[in-house]
Amino acid sequence: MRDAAPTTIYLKDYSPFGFTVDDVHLTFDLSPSATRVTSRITFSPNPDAADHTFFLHGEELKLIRASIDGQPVTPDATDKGLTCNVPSSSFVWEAEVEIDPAGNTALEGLYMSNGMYCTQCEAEGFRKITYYPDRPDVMSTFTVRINGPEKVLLSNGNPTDQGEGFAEWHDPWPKPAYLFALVAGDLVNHPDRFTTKSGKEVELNIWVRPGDEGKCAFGMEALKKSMTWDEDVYGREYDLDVFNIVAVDDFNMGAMENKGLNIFNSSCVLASPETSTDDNFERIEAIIAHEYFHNWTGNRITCRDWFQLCLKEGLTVFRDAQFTSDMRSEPVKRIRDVIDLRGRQFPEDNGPLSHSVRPDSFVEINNFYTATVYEKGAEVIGMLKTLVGDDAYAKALDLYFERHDGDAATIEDWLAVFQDATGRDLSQFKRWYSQAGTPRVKVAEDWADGTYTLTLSQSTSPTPGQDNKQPQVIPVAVGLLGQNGDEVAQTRVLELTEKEQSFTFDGLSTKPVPSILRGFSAPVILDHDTTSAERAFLLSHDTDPFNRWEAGRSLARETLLAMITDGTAPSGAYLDGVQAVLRDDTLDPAYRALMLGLPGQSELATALHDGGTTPDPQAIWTATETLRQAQAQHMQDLLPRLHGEAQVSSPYQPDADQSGRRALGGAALSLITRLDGGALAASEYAKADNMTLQLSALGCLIKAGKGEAELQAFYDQWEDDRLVIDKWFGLQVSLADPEQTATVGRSLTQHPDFNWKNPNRFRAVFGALAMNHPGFHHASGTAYELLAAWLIRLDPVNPQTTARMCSAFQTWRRYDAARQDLIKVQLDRIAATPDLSRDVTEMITRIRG
Ligand code: 0A1
Ligand code: ZN
Repeated sequence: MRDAAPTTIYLKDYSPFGFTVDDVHLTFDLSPSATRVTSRITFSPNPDAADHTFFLHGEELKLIRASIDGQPVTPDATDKGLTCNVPSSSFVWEAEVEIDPAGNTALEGLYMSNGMYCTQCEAEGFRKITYYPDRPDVMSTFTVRINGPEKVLLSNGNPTDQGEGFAEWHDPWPKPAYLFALVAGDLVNHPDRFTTKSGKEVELNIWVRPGDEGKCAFGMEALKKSMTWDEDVYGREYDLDVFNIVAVDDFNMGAMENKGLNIFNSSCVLASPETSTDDNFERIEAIIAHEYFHNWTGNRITCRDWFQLCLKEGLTVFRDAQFTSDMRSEPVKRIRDVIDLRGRQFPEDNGPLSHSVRPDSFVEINNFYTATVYEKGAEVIGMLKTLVGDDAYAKALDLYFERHDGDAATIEDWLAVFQDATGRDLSQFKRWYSQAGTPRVKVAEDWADGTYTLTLSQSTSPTPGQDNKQPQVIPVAVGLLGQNGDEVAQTRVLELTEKEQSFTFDGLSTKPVPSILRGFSAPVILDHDTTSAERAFLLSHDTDPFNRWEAGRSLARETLLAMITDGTAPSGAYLDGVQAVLRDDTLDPAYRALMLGLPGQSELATALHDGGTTPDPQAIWTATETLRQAQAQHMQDLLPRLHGEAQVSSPYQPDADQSGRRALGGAALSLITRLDGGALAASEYAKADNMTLQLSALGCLIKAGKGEAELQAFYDQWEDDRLVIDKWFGLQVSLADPEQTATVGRSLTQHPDFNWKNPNRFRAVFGALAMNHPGFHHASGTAYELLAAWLIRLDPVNPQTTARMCSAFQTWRRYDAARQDLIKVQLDRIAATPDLSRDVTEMITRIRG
């Protein structure tokens, strides 16, 4: 292990820093391998702190000189930071350090990507730039001077001066160091302007590498829509003269909300119809919104410590989901989010990496940027809104901004705002933040004398470090349907607070059919032992679009599980029910496309495991393929019509309407390919004039074992476009047959374009490998071995991305003994690697359990 004794940090040990920072002045003299950073920082003793030890974080820094109030000092420095004797009243600390951006492959701190300088400071990257109290509760204004020959020199805040070889920036809003950013390079911009509601003029720019300027227009529109939406819906205006976005090719995550200078993974901002799919466009719109919304939820109000990460992330994900619902379709967005939650967060919450939305300890904070903190964190906010109602939510948010603007806040502060705004006691609700694991809600029904009774009971399995779970407050939205499909009781939110509770509905003439957990009102697993006839009834009649989709999903899950365990044939109730929905042209095509989807194979593995059967990935794959084939045959008359939906006469627009139609057309094409062997897909590929159609046709061909020529043609066409070539890599691995997956993956790693130090390229291959359930879990274990070998190789270069990819192994204990043994060998092999990073050590230790 590189870090001999990684220490565990605990929430309970929080104490404020011994000093406040009044202002920060930084000067950067840029040079690829020897950048000089000079800092001048005014510190004052913090009256709220008990401990006044002067400790500044600092890693991978070469200290050139340091002084206090102009007098040279020699601090005690280690590889983690320095201490120094300091005066008892305010003083000015100055230091000059040297850093090596070109050698920084971890992509944390100041690093270089394609010849440009850029930074990533969240969570603890600033300490790789200079000595500083690198913790979110230390906030200060920053003034930055950048000296360098690059044409574009950017930092946070507003520009104050610039000339040949230098630029100066001042950020008037106090911020923690993790929001610091600097960019320098020969970039070009896509400029625009925005006038805020109160009449403030804001200059907007998207900065990109020359050649990418044609891919900025969509992102710019998304930014302006986000700015307007935040004013209209949350009353939040932008607060600087300029808002800059920069696209960077080498980036560990999606994007970063640095104050006034958002830095984006280029895959999350650059878009054009020829090179981006509809899904790419939707994702870009959401990420631009997300980062922009952080300006208030994250930047103006930040987190006291990293345990409070969900305070900014859960709320900002919730806000970006609201935005997407408003821009596009609410039910479609909700269904997609739930698919994602079940695919990523549920496995995390129910496996060895399970942790609460607000964890109470960590070794490496970068390992806690998880689906639980982000997506479950957003679900918790959604529940809060459901429980208090829309008006009270709006009131509470106004109070939050008013009371905490400029603060580094906590979940206690957040809940206190809701308590004060609504008078509601949220002490039990708070368990959502501290208790890990997905609650299971079991449903029992009773019908007597015109009264229908629903009895709900909740339980949550033990998770690491939490053996006993207390009941949580679970809002369960329920509506009742009469036998003819009419709604006999409109949606009512039942508040399940006890272990078991009954709720009655009176005055009904016949036994109703319940529609439970409408809109997925809580992130729980619903255990409702009902008949497939009742599910089929809801599939055709439910007025709640989410639950209507859910009914189809449950039917699909049931039929697949029965096919796997009992070898039964695909259920007619499912095939007929879905076909009827697909025939209904009044329904949104995007919604109908979702209806055609099947539960993921990993989700089926979990369902089998939970039901006491050891999942066999090959059998799951076979059943899924069989059901798909049956669906194709069952719907063969309808498919051409559905496919025709994708043909739009107006020019390409990545909007909800057109992209929904292409999604339906693409889903139909994949079924048609099962019947015609790829003839239609080949002709669609030949005439495709946008990436959505091109990629979907190519995918169909690969899946059909064809498309070799098209794959080569695709590569030749897009060789120079790195983001499209990422797709080319990913598609081949994700669609490979189980027998071939590891071989395809391995041969792609030998391709000259497999630039493995680029996180996007690494993820394109290995993210796809891990997501190809039958291929990754092939009984030979070759895919496990391949992934482990590459994780070991990447770790010394980029621990953060390596650690994130370790989660591919998190579900290992649900498989058979032979597979468990194969995975265990790989986990042990990784753990035994000399000098393993703290990031990966923590992940592997937790996964091994
Ligand atoms: N805060 C950013 C994402 C982000 C998180 C962590 C990072 O490094 C550990 C980098 C970026 C967001 O939520 O968009
Ligand atoms: Zn975020």
